[in-house]
Amino acid sequence: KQHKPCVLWFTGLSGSGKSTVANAVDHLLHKRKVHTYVLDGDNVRHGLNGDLGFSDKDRVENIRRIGEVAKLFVDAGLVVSTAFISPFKADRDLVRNQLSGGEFFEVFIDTPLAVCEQRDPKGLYKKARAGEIKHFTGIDSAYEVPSSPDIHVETDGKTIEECADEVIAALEKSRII
Ligand code: GGZ
Repeated sequence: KQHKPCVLWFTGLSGSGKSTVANAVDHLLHKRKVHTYVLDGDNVRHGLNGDLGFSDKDRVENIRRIGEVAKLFVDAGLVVSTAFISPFKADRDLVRNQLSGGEFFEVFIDTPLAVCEQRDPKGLYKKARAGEIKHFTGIDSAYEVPSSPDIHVETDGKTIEECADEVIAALEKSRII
């Protein structure tokens, strides 16, 4: 079955579930024989963007490079999911504008800060509250909430599978798959 190459640009707070949902979506797409790839902190921030930190300037450059790489994957015919906080609206819009119409889906993984902070899987919020990590998104660095995301997933009270299914349903509706 044919699919249209595109970028699923996951955005949300640290601990919101971006990577988890992106990987679950990727798994479902793979089962449908869609050619996919996932870009996330694990394979990008340690390598290509290993020189970047978390100042506003570095986050802008982080997103710019990821946008360029995502575009290459779309050129190669894949459905590429990116899972980065991408806190600034202007940077997300820049990536959108680099792609053709219908190739970019902003997927807002909408998890309340209180829930992310409660989960705190890596103890980073605790450190940020204690002032041990500076410029932490949601604490002392901004997260600009998407005003009109293409796909809006409210995760609180839902399973990973339910969240992934919502993304898949939206892609079917847009005739990507
Ligand atoms: C936010 C930080 C910070 C600061 C380290 N602020 O939960 P995680 O660990 O795995 O996800 C966070 C990740 C954010 O990197 P991104 O490339 O997605 O950010 S951005 O799009 O804003 O460039 C967190 C960890 O890195 N981390 N310090 N100060 N998150």
